[in-house]
Amino acid sequence: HMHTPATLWLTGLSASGKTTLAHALADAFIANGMCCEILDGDVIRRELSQDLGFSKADRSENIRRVAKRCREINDAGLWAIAALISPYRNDRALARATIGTTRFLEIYLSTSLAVCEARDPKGLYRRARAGEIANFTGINDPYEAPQQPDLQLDGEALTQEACVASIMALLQQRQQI
Ligand code: GGZ
Repeated sequence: HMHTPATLWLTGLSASGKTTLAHALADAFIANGMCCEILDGDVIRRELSQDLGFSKADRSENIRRVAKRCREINDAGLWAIAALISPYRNDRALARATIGTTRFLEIYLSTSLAVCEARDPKGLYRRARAGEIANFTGINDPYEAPQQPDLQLDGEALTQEACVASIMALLQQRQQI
């Protein structure tokens, strides 16, 4: 039956597991015959948003660009999986308005700062603590947690498979798939 392509917007701290989850989700989508595109913050910032830094204004611009791309991808009949810290509530609300309420799903990967910092895969938290990175989310820059996400996933307690299963169940429940 019908698939209604939407945007899965993964928000959470650096090292919360957004990128890994985005790729696991894309695998599940492909297995279901759903074509998708991943927009990962780390990659976007080397390409589409090469000119931007991490000030509040630059983050807003980054999210605005990605939201526009997600809308285009959905309009073209593909699913979009965005994995961005997107720390400001207002920017996420604007993304939702850009893409359309019925096809925007905010998924909060709520891995705690303590766990993200312990993982520190790129040593960015260590460098931020040492004062070598200004405006690092969670250390010296804010993260405004979603108050009413479409789905909250605890990246510490749940397995990758459980996270993917929850998202697929949500899509079924919303009759998107
Ligand atoms: C947060 C930063 C910063 C600062 C570099 N603050 O975990 P990563 O390393 O691989 O991915 C993070 C990425 C954040 O880009 P986003 O586009 O997701 O951010 S936002 O949505 O706020 O626009 C992180 C790295 O860039 N990084 N400096 N100061 N993350």
